[in-house]
Amino acid sequence: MNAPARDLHASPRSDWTREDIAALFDLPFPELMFRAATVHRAHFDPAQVQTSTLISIKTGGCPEDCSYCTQSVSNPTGLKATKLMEVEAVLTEARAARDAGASRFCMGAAWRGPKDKDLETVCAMVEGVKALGMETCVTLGMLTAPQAVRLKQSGLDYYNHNLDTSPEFYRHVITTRAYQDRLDTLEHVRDAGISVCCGGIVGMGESRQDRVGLIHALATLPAHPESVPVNALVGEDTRAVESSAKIDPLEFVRTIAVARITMPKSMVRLSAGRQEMSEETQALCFLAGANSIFCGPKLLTTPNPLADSDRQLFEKLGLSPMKLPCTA
Ligand code: SAM
Ligand code: DTB
Ligand code: SF4
Repeated sequence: MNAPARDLHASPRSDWTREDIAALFDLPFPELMFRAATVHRAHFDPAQVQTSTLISIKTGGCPEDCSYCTQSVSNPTGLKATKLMEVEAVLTEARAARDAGASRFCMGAAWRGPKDKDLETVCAMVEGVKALGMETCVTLGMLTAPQAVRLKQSGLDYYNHNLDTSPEFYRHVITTRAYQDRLDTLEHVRDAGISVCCGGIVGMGESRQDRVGLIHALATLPAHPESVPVNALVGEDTRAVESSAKIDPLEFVRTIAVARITMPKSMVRLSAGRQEMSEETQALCFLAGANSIFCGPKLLTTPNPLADSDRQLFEKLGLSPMKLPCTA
Protein backbone atom coordinates (compact mmCIF):
# COMPACT_ATOMS: atom_id res chain seq x y z
CA MET A 1 0.00 0.00 0.00
CA ASN A 2 1.97 2.96 -1.30
CA ALA A 3 -0.38 5.81 -0.34
CA PRO A 4 0.64 6.89 3.18
CA ALA A 5 -2.23 7.77 5.57
CA ARG A 6 -2.13 11.41 6.81
CA ASP A 7 -2.78 13.15 10.11
CA LEU A 8 -6.56 13.51 10.21
CA HIS A 9 -6.49 16.85 11.99
CA ALA A 10 -3.93 18.54 9.75
CA SER A 11 -5.44 21.39 7.71
CA PRO A 12 -6.63 20.37 4.24
CA ARG A 13 -3.78 19.98 1.74
CA SER A 14 -3.65 21.85 -1.54
CA ASP A 15 -0.31 20.35 -2.57
CA TRP A 16 -1.55 16.94 -3.73
CA THR A 17 0.47 15.49 -6.58
CA ARG A 18 -0.99 13.33 -9.31
CA GLU A 19 1.12 10.48 -7.96
CA ASP A 20 -0.47 10.84 -4.50
CA ILE A 21 -3.92 10.76 -6.03
CA ALA A 22 -3.17 7.86 -8.39
CA ALA A 23 -1.83 5.91 -5.39
CA LEU A 24 -5.11 6.48 -3.54
CA PHE A 25 -7.12 5.23 -6.55
CA ASP A 26 -4.86 2.15 -6.65
CA LEU A 27 -5.39 1.16 -3.01
CA PRO A 28 -7.11 -2.15 -2.31
CA PHE A 29 -10.84 -1.34 -2.12
CA PRO A 30 -11.23 -2.15 1.62
CA GLU A 31 -8.26 0.07 2.53
CA LEU A 32 -9.53 2.94 0.35
CA MET A 33 -12.99 2.70 1.91
CA PHE A 34 -11.54 2.56 5.43
CA ARG A 35 -9.43 5.66 4.85
CA ALA A 36 -12.28 7.60 3.24
CA ALA A 37 -14.71 6.66 6.02
CA THR A 38 -12.13 7.66 8.65
CA VAL A 39 -11.60 11.08 7.06
CA HIS A 40 -15.38 11.49 6.70
CA ARG A 41 -15.92 10.87 10.44
CA ALA A 42 -13.20 13.34 11.42
CA HIS A 43 -15.21 16.18 9.87
CA PHE A 44 -18.86 15.14 9.56
CA ASP A 45 -21.54 12.97 11.08
CA PRO A 46 -21.59 10.10 8.55
CA ALA A 47 -25.30 9.49 9.23
CA GLN A 48 -26.29 12.94 7.93
CA VAL A 49 -26.75 13.68 4.24
CA GLN A 50 -27.44 17.18 2.91
CA THR A 51 -30.19 17.42 0.30
CA SER A 52 -30.48 19.96 -2.50
CA THR A 53 -33.21 20.38 -5.08
CA LEU A 54 -32.46 21.36 -8.65
CA ILE A 55 -34.60 23.38 -11.02
CA SER A 56 -33.92 24.36 -14.60
CA ILE A 57 -34.89 28.03 -14.81
CA LYS A 58 -33.93 28.23 -18.50
CA THR A 59 -33.75 25.03 -20.47
CA GLY A 60 -32.06 24.05 -23.75
CA GLY A 61 -30.81 25.93 -26.79
CA CYS A 62 -27.35 26.39 -25.27
CA PRO A 63 -24.68 27.50 -27.77
CA GLU A 64 -21.86 25.61 -26.00
CA ASP A 65 -20.89 22.22 -27.43
CA CYS A 66 -20.49 20.17 -24.22
CA SER A 67 -20.68 16.63 -25.61
CA TYR A 68 -22.48 15.27 -22.54
CA CYS A 69 -25.23 17.86 -22.33
CA THR A 70 -28.82 17.34 -23.44
CA GLN A 71 -29.23 21.14 -23.54
CA SER A 72 -26.51 21.88 -26.09
CA VAL A 73 -27.58 22.77 -29.63
CA SER A 74 -24.74 20.49 -30.73
CA ASN A 75 -26.71 17.49 -29.39
CA PRO A 76 -29.98 17.20 -31.31
CA THR A 77 -31.89 15.59 -28.42
CA GLY A 78 -35.24 17.08 -29.37
CA LEU A 79 -35.37 18.97 -26.06
CA LYS A 80 -37.64 22.02 -26.26
CA ALA A 81 -35.83 25.28 -25.45
CA THR A 82 -37.63 27.54 -22.96
CA LYS A 83 -37.40 31.19 -21.90
CA LEU A 84 -36.16 32.23 -18.47
CA MET A 85 -38.85 31.39 -15.88
CA GLU A 86 -40.82 34.06 -14.02
CA VAL A 87 -39.61 34.80 -10.49
CA GLU A 88 -42.93 33.84 -8.85
CA ALA A 89 -43.03 30.44 -10.59
CA VAL A 90 -39.52 29.68 -9.31
CA LEU A 91 -40.49 30.68 -5.76
CA THR A 92 -43.49 28.34 -5.87
CA GLU A 93 -41.13 25.46 -6.72
CA ALA A 94 -38.70 26.53 -3.99
CA ARG A 95 -41.46 26.51 -1.36
CA ALA A 96 -42.44 22.98 -2.40
CA ALA A 97 -38.78 21.84 -2.24
CA ARG A 98 -38.38 23.37 1.22
CA ASP A 99 -41.58 21.70 2.44
CA ALA A 100 -40.26 18.37 1.10
CA GLY A 101 -37.13 18.82 3.25
CA ALA A 102 -34.51 20.28 0.88
CA SER A 103 -32.10 22.71 2.53
CA ARG A 104 -30.58 24.12 -0.66
CA PHE A 105 -32.29 25.25 -3.87
CA CYS A 106 -30.11 25.15 -6.99
CA MET A 107 -31.17 27.02 -10.11
CA GLY A 108 -29.58 26.15 -13.46
CA ALA A 109 -29.69 28.04 -16.75
CA ALA A 110 -28.48 26.73 -20.12
CA TRP A 111 -26.36 29.74 -20.99
CA ARG A 112 -22.77 30.29 -22.09
CA GLY A 113 -22.99 33.08 -19.52
CA PRO A 114 -25.76 35.39 -18.29
CA LYS A 115 -26.75 38.65 -19.98
CA ASP A 116 -26.83 41.46 -17.43
CA LYS A 117 -30.61 41.90 -17.81
CA ASP A 118 -31.23 38.20 -17.13
CA LEU A 119 -28.84 38.33 -14.21
CA GLU A 120 -31.13 40.87 -12.51
CA THR A 121 -34.04 38.40 -12.78
CA VAL A 122 -31.84 35.64 -11.31
CA CYS A 123 -30.86 37.99 -8.45
CA ALA A 124 -34.57 38.51 -7.68
CA MET A 125 -34.97 34.71 -7.58
CA VAL A 126 -32.03 34.39 -5.19
CA GLU A 127 -33.49 37.06 -2.88
CA GLY A 128 -36.87 35.33 -2.89
CA VAL A 129 -35.45 31.86 -2.17
CA LYS A 130 -33.26 33.21 0.65
CA ALA A 131 -36.36 34.80 2.18
CA LEU A 132 -37.87 31.29 2.36
CA GLY A 133 -34.99 30.29 4.64
CA MET A 134 -33.15 28.11 2.12
CA GLU A 135 -29.57 28.18 0.91
CA THR A 136 -29.21 29.28 -2.68
CA CYS A 137 -27.05 28.01 -5.53
CA VAL A 138 -27.06 29.01 -9.18
CA THR A 139 -25.26 27.71 -12.25
CA LEU A 140 -25.38 30.11 -15.17
CA GLY A 141 -22.19 29.38 -17.13
CA MET A 142 -19.22 31.76 -17.30
CA LEU A 143 -19.29 34.87 -15.10
CA THR A 144 -17.39 38.14 -15.25
CA ALA A 145 -16.00 39.57 -12.00
CA PRO A 146 -18.74 42.28 -11.75
CA GLN A 147 -21.46 39.68 -12.37
CA ALA A 148 -20.12 37.59 -9.49
CA VAL A 149 -20.15 40.66 -7.24
CA ARG A 150 -23.76 41.40 -8.25
CA LEU A 151 -24.81 37.83 -7.37
CA LYS A 152 -23.10 38.12 -3.99
CA GLN A 153 -25.04 41.35 -3.31
CA SER A 154 -28.28 39.48 -3.93
CA GLY A 155 -27.31 37.08 -1.12
CA LEU A 156 -26.21 34.08 -3.23
CA ASP A 157 -24.56 31.34 -1.16
CA TYR A 158 -23.07 28.98 -3.80
CA TYR A 159 -22.13 29.13 -7.47
CA ASN A 160 -21.86 25.81 -9.34
CA HIS A 161 -19.30 25.70 -12.12
CA ASN A 162 -17.61 22.37 -12.80
CA LEU A 163 -14.17 21.58 -14.17
CA ASP A 164 -15.93 18.53 -15.64
CA THR A 165 -12.82 16.42 -16.42
CA SER A 166 -9.01 16.49 -16.53
CA PRO A 167 -7.24 19.32 -18.39
CA GLU A 168 -6.02 16.73 -20.96
CA PHE A 169 -9.36 15.11 -21.68
CA TYR A 170 -11.22 18.42 -21.75
CA ARG A 171 -10.71 19.02 -25.49
CA HIS A 172 -12.53 15.75 -26.23
CA VAL A 173 -15.55 17.07 -24.36
CA ILE A 174 -15.90 20.80 -25.10
CA THR A 175 -14.33 23.03 -27.72
CA THR A 176 -16.30 26.27 -27.28
CA ARG A 177 -14.61 27.30 -24.04
CA ALA A 178 -11.26 26.56 -22.46
CA TYR A 179 -10.30 25.01 -19.13
CA GLN A 180 -8.76 28.37 -18.23
CA ASP A 181 -12.16 30.07 -18.80
CA ARG A 182 -13.58 27.77 -16.13
CA LEU A 183 -10.72 28.54 -13.73
CA ASP A 184 -11.27 32.28 -14.34
CA THR A 185 -14.98 32.03 -13.50
CA LEU A 186 -14.14 30.09 -10.32
CA GLU A 187 -11.71 32.83 -9.34
CA HIS A 188 -14.35 35.54 -9.87
CA VAL A 189 -16.81 33.58 -7.74
CA ARG A 190 -14.31 33.00 -4.93
CA ASP A 191 -13.10 36.63 -5.02
CA ALA A 192 -16.70 37.84 -4.70
CA GLY A 193 -17.01 35.84 -1.47
CA ILE A 194 -19.46 33.25 -2.86
CA SER A 195 -18.92 29.61 -1.86
CA VAL A 196 -17.76 27.40 -4.71
CA CYS A 197 -19.55 24.26 -5.88
CA CYS A 198 -17.22 22.57 -8.35
CA GLY A 199 -16.83 18.98 -9.48
CA GLY A 200 -17.04 16.93 -12.64
CA ILE A 201 -18.46 14.03 -14.60
CA VAL A 202 -17.20 10.48 -14.90
CA GLY A 203 -18.15 7.89 -17.49
CA MET A 204 -17.45 9.97 -20.60
CA GLY A 205 -14.84 7.52 -21.92
CA GLU A 206 -12.05 9.12 -19.89
CA SER A 207 -9.25 6.98 -18.43
CA ARG A 208 -8.40 6.41 -14.76
CA GLN A 209 -5.59 8.94 -15.31
CA ASP A 210 -8.20 11.53 -16.34
CA ARG A 211 -10.17 10.89 -13.18
CA VAL A 212 -6.91 11.36 -11.27
CA GLY A 213 -6.38 14.60 -13.24
CA LEU A 214 -9.87 15.88 -12.42
CA ILE A 215 -9.49 15.26 -8.67
CA HIS A 216 -6.00 16.75 -8.79
CA ALA A 217 -7.31 19.91 -10.48
CA LEU A 218 -10.07 20.26 -7.86
CA ALA A 219 -7.92 19.48 -4.82
CA THR A 220 -5.17 21.94 -5.86
CA LEU A 221 -7.45 24.93 -6.49
CA PRO A 222 -6.45 27.95 -4.32
CA ALA A 223 -9.12 26.73 -1.86
CA HIS A 224 -11.02 23.46 -1.93
CA PRO A 225 -14.54 23.92 -3.30
CA GLU A 226 -17.06 23.92 -0.45
CA SER A 227 -19.17 21.45 -2.49
CA VAL A 228 -17.84 18.85 -4.91
CA PRO A 229 -20.52 17.28 -7.15
CA VAL A 230 -19.49 13.98 -8.70
CA ASN A 231 -21.77 13.22 -11.64
CA ALA A 232 -22.04 9.94 -13.54
CA LEU A 233 -22.89 10.63 -17.17
CA VAL A 234 -26.66 10.45 -17.82
CA GLY A 235 -29.02 11.30 -20.64
CA GLU A 236 -29.85 10.03 -24.09
CA ASP A 237 -28.87 10.95 -27.63
CA THR A 238 -25.78 12.93 -26.67
CA ARG A 239 -22.40 12.41 -28.32
CA ALA A 240 -20.83 11.47 -24.99
CA VAL A 241 -23.44 8.81 -24.22
CA GLU A 242 -23.21 7.36 -27.71
CA SER A 243 -19.41 7.10 -27.62
CA SER A 244 -18.79 5.73 -24.13
CA ALA A 245 -19.55 2.71 -21.98
CA LYS A 246 -21.16 3.18 -18.56
CA ILE A 247 -18.73 3.77 -15.71
CA ASP A 248 -18.08 0.70 -13.58
CA PRO A 249 -19.96 1.31 -10.29
CA LEU A 250 -16.93 0.41 -8.13
CA GLU A 251 -14.77 2.86 -10.08
CA PHE A 252 -17.41 5.51 -9.38
CA VAL A 253 -17.26 4.66 -5.66
CA ARG A 254 -13.45 4.91 -5.77
CA THR A 255 -13.76 8.39 -7.31
CA ILE A 256 -16.04 9.49 -4.46
CA ALA A 257 -13.64 8.04 -1.88
CA VAL A 258 -10.63 9.82 -3.38
CA ALA A 259 -12.57 13.11 -3.49
CA ARG A 260 -13.43 12.65 0.20
CA ILE A 261 -9.83 11.91 1.23
CA THR A 262 -8.27 14.75 -0.78
CA MET A 263 -10.93 17.37 0.10
CA PRO A 264 -11.80 16.31 3.66
CA LYS A 265 -13.93 19.30 4.67
CA SER A 266 -15.91 19.64 1.44
CA MET A 267 -19.43 18.39 0.93
CA VAL A 268 -19.08 15.59 -1.64
CA ARG A 269 -22.27 15.30 -3.65
CA LEU A 270 -23.42 12.06 -5.23
CA SER A 271 -25.01 13.94 -8.14
CA ALA A 272 -26.28 12.81 -11.55
CA GLY A 273 -26.62 9.07 -12.06
CA ARG A 274 -28.47 7.92 -8.93
CA GLN A 275 -31.53 6.93 -10.96
CA GLU A 276 -29.47 4.24 -12.70
CA MET A 277 -27.58 3.20 -9.55
CA SER A 278 -28.52 0.31 -7.29
CA GLU A 279 -29.21 0.99 -3.63
CA GLU A 280 -26.06 -0.97 -2.86
CA THR A 281 -23.90 1.31 -5.02
CA GLN A 282 -25.42 4.39 -3.42
CA ALA A 283 -24.79 2.88 0.03
CA LEU A 284 -21.13 2.33 -0.91
CA CYS A 285 -20.94 5.99 -2.04
CA PHE A 286 -22.18 7.10 1.40
CA LEU A 287 -19.62 4.78 3.05
CA ALA A 288 -16.97 6.33 0.80
CA GLY A 289 -17.82 9.78 2.15
CA ALA A 290 -20.54 11.20 -0.07
CA ASN A 291 -22.68 13.39 2.17
CA SER A 292 -24.98 15.24 -0.18
CA ILE A 293 -27.49 14.37 -2.91
CA PHE A 294 -29.99 16.01 -5.23
CA CYS A 295 -33.53 15.10 -4.23
CA GLY A 296 -36.69 15.45 -6.29
CA PRO A 297 -37.91 13.64 -9.41
CA LYS A 298 -35.82 15.60 -11.92
CA LEU A 299 -32.28 16.90 -12.18
CA LEU A 300 -32.23 19.57 -14.90
CA THR A 301 -33.66 17.58 -17.81
CA THR A 302 -33.23 13.94 -16.75
CA PRO A 303 -34.96 11.80 -14.11
CA ASN A 304 -33.81 11.44 -10.50
CA PRO A 305 -35.16 9.03 -7.84
CA LEU A 306 -38.58 9.89 -6.41
CA ALA A 307 -38.75 11.34 -2.89
CA ASP A 308 -40.39 8.17 -1.58
CA SER A 309 -37.62 5.87 -2.76
CA ASP A 310 -34.99 8.19 -1.27
CA ARG A 311 -36.94 8.23 2.01
CA GLN A 312 -36.94 4.43 2.02
CA LEU A 313 -33.23 4.30 1.20
CA PHE A 314 -32.42 6.74 4.03
CA GLU A 315 -34.53 4.63 6.39
CA LYS A 316 -32.82 1.38 5.39
CA LEU A 317 -29.39 2.96 5.85
CA GLY A 318 -30.25 4.93 9.02
CA LEU A 319 -29.41 8.23 7.32
CA SER A 320 -31.12 11.54 8.01
CA PRO A 321 -31.23 14.84 6.12
CA MET A 322 -28.59 17.29 7.33
CA LYS A 323 -30.01 20.22 9.24
CA LEU A 324 -29.11 23.80 8.33
CA PRO A 325 -26.69 25.38 8.88
CA CYS A 326 -24.38 22.69 7.53
CA THR A 327 -20.63 23.03 7.77
CA ALA A 328 -20.01 23.86 4.11
N1 SAM B 1 -24.56 26.08 -18.35
C1 SAM B 1 -24.02 25.99 -17.07
C2 SAM B 1 -22.63 25.39 -17.04
O1 SAM B 1 -22.25 24.67 -17.94
O2 SAM B 1 -21.91 25.67 -16.09
C3 SAM B 1 -24.88 25.32 -16.06
C4 SAM B 1 -25.55 24.02 -16.25
S1 SAM B 1 -24.57 22.55 -16.50
C5 SAM B 1 -25.89 21.50 -16.78
C6 SAM B 1 -23.84 22.10 -14.94
C7 SAM B 1 -23.03 20.83 -14.89
O3 SAM B 1 -23.90 19.70 -14.90
C8 SAM B 1 -22.06 20.54 -16.01
O4 SAM B 1 -20.87 21.24 -15.89
C9 SAM B 1 -21.84 19.04 -15.87
O5 SAM B 1 -20.77 18.77 -15.00
C10 SAM B 1 -23.16 18.55 -15.29
N2 SAM B 1 -23.91 17.82 -16.32
C11 SAM B 1 -24.55 18.37 -17.38
N3 SAM B 1 -25.10 17.42 -18.15
C12 SAM B 1 -24.79 16.23 -17.59
C13 SAM B 1 -25.06 14.89 -17.93
N4 SAM B 1 -25.73 14.57 -19.02
N5 SAM B 1 -24.61 13.91 -17.13
C14 SAM B 1 -23.91 14.22 -16.01
N6 SAM B 1 -23.62 15.49 -15.64
C15 SAM B 1 -24.04 16.47 -16.41
C1 DTB C 1 -23.92 19.35 -11.15
O1 DTB C 1 -22.71 19.10 -11.02
N1 DTB C 1 -24.83 18.44 -11.45
C2 DTB C 1 -26.13 19.05 -11.63
C3 DTB C 1 -25.86 20.50 -11.16
N2 DTB C 1 -24.45 20.54 -11.02
C4 DTB C 1 -26.40 21.65 -11.90
C5 DTB C 1 -26.64 18.92 -13.01
C6 DTB C 1 -26.78 17.49 -13.47
C7 DTB C 1 -27.41 17.50 -14.80
C8 DTB C 1 -27.73 16.14 -15.27
C9 DTB C 1 -28.30 16.15 -16.63
C10 DTB C 1 -29.63 16.79 -16.78
O2 DTB C 1 -30.57 16.53 -15.99
O3 DTB C 1 -29.80 17.54 -17.74
FE1 SF4 D 1 -24.64 24.70 -22.01
FE2 SF4 D 1 -23.95 24.14 -19.50
FE3 SF4 D 1 -25.00 22.25 -21.09
FE4 SF4 D 1 -22.54 23.10 -21.58
S1 SF4 D 1 -23.26 22.04 -19.72
S2 SF4 D 1 -24.15 22.83 -23.11
S3 SF4 D 1 -22.72 25.26 -21.00
S4 SF4 D 1 -26.03 24.08 -20.37
